[in-house]
Amino acid sequence: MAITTMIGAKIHRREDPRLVSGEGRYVDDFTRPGTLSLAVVRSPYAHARIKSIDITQATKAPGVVAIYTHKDFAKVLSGIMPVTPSFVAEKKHNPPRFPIAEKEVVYQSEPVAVVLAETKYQASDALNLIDVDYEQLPAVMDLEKALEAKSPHVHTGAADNLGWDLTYIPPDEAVIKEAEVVVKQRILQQRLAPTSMETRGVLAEYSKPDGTMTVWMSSQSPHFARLFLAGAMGIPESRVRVISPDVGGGFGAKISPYSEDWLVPAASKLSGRPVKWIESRTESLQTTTHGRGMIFDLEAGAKKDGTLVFLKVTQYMDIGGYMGTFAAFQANSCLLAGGAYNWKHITARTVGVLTNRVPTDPYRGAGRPEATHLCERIIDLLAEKINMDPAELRRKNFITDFPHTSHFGLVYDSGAYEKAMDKALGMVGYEKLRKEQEEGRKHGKYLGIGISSWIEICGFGPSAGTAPATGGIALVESAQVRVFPTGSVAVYVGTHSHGQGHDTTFPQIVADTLGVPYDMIEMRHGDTAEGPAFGYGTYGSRSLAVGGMAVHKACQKVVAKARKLAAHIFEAAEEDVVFDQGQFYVKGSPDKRKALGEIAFASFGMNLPEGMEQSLEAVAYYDPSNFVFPFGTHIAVVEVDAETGDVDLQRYIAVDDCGNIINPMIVEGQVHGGIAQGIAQALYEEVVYDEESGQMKTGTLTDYLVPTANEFPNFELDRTITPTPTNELGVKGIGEAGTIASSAAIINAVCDALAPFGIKHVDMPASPDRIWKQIHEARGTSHNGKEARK
Ligand code: MCN
Repeated sequence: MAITTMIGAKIHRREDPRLVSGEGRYVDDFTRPGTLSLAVVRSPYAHARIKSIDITQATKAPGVVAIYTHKDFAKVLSGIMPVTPSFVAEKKHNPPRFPIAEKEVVYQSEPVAVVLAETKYQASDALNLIDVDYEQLPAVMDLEKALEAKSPHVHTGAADNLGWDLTYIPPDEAVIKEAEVVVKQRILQQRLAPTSMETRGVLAEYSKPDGTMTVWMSSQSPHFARLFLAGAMGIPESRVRVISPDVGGGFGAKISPYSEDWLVPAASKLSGRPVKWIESRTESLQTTTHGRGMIFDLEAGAKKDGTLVFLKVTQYMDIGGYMGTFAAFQANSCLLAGGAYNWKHITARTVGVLTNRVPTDPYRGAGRPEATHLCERIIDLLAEKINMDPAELRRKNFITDFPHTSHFGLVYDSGAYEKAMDKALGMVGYEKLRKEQEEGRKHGKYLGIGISSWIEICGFGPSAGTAPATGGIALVESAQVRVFPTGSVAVYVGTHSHGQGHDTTFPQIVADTLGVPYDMIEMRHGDTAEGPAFGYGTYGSRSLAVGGMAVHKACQKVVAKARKLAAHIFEAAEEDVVFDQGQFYVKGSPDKRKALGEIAFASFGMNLPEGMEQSLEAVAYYDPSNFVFPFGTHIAVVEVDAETGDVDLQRYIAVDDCGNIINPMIVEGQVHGGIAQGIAQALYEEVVYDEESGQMKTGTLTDYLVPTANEFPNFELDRTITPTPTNELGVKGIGEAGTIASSAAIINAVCDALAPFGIKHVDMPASPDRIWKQIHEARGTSHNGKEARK
């Protein structure tokens, strides 16, 4: 089949004119007659017992219609919030979680009560009149202390604070001894707050006469929201409709169900009126799940000639007060820790630790940025140890034969790691830059060059790999294609675009597969009442490699049926009918053609082959045979001011490989956004808690430092193209690549700049004060210029 014209075209996103001119429709743009506003009373403490809740005053406040606490919700909600059972099978302690606290709160901002009022201001005012009597309990804030036997417990009555402890591969001491040089490093992955432009929000309307629940929700996975909600409320899935309209970013934090996703619909059922809750920015920073929050203890060994021997990884993950639905998924940092390299041996252990903080869950990359960061840092540390150029050490150890089975049994589909690195080195002018660096150092100019040769796993996922981990639901993907009598086409997909440009790229696939003009194709997603029975959502850079393939497959089914009908109309054998760019003809008679639109019109008539039903429409579910493994090399060039510790990011080069490309402009946009988020982690952002009180210190955007475009240089992008054999389109994901690659490139560059001071490692965020202190410590002067304490 000809697949030529639209796939690969650099066309503008068709959704942008609407989105950038204020015509987008987000949850808060929707309302229903008689809608009440819901506001949430949240725990001010990280850990406390709820002794009593007095709502007397609040009930009398203007506009207040109802106040609900645990006992009210227990009447309409059952079960506990879901946790995927077996990304890490060896769960030790998975505390059950009801969407609202009953007797104990285990993180600051955990819901305790809700107010329903006529307006949102009335609801907010009434919050302050609710008198909750708390008995403060010791908060467990430190990951390591939480593991000590004498540590207080995050949950009263629990045996300990251990969420899981799993050794994937035990150490092989004989191989470890083969190493001639060894480096050790502890690397911190600070907590991050996913800060999408649109905060979370839910509008719910329960219809008592029909027994139906309609929910508008800012979600990356509306079908999962429907599934969980139906279960929790005891309503048949067919009577629950979840609509995720335009969603202003998710970055992984809108995959899992949240308390409010259940409390708002439940409040609608209890009150008999539609109910809306829109998260404030402070609520977003305080209650939306955080990302990262890990400590890695690493040890790696090599031969003096640079041959990598072993990598030992221990991951400590701060789970927070409850296990997030996909928290354990982030243990994949261990599975990808070896990066793009041949190691003789990798040993890895993951430990999940409960603390009295907001739960952690996926945030763009979800485990893979951490894996890249640890691996690429260790490679640089080894290069420094054996005095080898970091690019050469990478080159010497790159995996070159594909498919490649990793130590953990993952099968890397295709790759050309050296090619991507060489292209990036060429773009940055590596040799020349190294000379400039050497020269600059003589004059107190500290230039740093940081390489990050990243790989990742995405395209989740093959049912064989995912169904056991999700408790039985195979992460396949669905699409429905309908061709109308006049030849225009509607495509319904189970993925959800919230910034990734699916409205543009998926019709590009349809245009080529059906041979229909691009402008005649409509894309619909995000409404569970439309399209296939189930959709699996957007995360893990899966939409194209799995969802795009479902679209492709549904189109192929349509073409197959149209070909049968064309053969019938041509009175020819089906195998003699040629389909070429949207037109059918019989071999040898290319002048006598019928367009797919004409066949579509005929498909609604009476002249059909025996047994054929009317219409050209098809549903497809696509189950990939493997994951996909994109890769690339990013290079950052920084200059560090040794007097102030300030990092000046001067250049950023990215050569990425996501196989064949549907739309290069969208791919570049995805890489841009991703790099920005990685730089944000490397240099700026961090969720900070007071270790004693458990109070979050970064609850506003004044304290939580989100960088803007001003902080970034122009990103210099290029690509290599190595198609995957996993799917017919040859495509891999790109949605997270920039984030996965970039923090390592930045920190490697910062460490490279600081090498003359003997500084080996800098943790994130590499803020001026952190670097300044390290320089002073390295110089042997204290921070105020006197001799440093040793
Ligand atoms: N694409 C392409 N050719 C390729 C690969 C991708 O043209 N070889 C296009 C796709 O068709 C799609 C886009 O690039 O339009 C991203 O595709 P894909 O890599 O499949 O990723 P997803 O669409 O599944 O997006 C998920 C990914 C994730 S996991 C996070 S987190 C993330 C991200 O996308 N969150 C985002 N990008 C985001 N971008 C915005 N603006 N907002 C978010 O919340």
